[in-house]
Amino acid sequence: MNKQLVSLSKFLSLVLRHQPEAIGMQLDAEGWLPIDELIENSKQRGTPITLKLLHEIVATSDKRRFSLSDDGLRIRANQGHSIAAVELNLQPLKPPDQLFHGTVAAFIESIREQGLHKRSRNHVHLSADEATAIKVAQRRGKPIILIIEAAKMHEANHAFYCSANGVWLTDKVPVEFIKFE
Ligand code: HQG
Repeated sequence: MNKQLVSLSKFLSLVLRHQPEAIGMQLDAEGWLPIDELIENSKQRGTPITLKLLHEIVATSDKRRFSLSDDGLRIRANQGHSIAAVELNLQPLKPPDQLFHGTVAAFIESIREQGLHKRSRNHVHLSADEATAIKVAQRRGKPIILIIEAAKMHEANHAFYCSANGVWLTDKVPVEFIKFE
């Protein structure tokens, strides 16, 4: 992705996950925005984006962060929201035996005490593969990878969801399901 697309992708993440009010809009209950209004409002607030660029971002985003509605008229972020009212309406799914969470040393003591919390987002984010968890952690520093006993959690009635871009989501991970290695 070139610089312009990365910058517009970050703008879309801000609007579609955290602050639609930055362009004077509100997400609907499932996190969607009408694309024509998004384009118009973004232009008025100083971030011009064309339909072509928006489609290019949806198609080429390394993590497939965004989805279009079936009719192509709306867009939403696949995960990562901090707006509590957004309900993605994902189906609960049986997770793989283990999932991964990438974090950094500064958080470990607190995670050992409290387990994993969703903090500012709507879910705890878990990865199906270790390589992805390493990338998530590298945003903050030297990666520490935690192994999550997802099947055991599921047996203990913790619900899991998988976003359209393959991120596993759950409400919290109690410490007894975390392997610190
Ligand atoms: C940590 C990006 C102390 C947790 C990524 C993490 C992902 C605790 C941070 C997605 C804790 C939260 C999400 C506790 C959790 N005490 N620290 N009890 N429980 N933490 O950004 O998983 O590029 O909200 O380890 O790639 O890092 O934006 O979550 O370090 O998919 O599309 O608190 O965001 O995707 O940080 O990342 P975040 P995350 P995008």
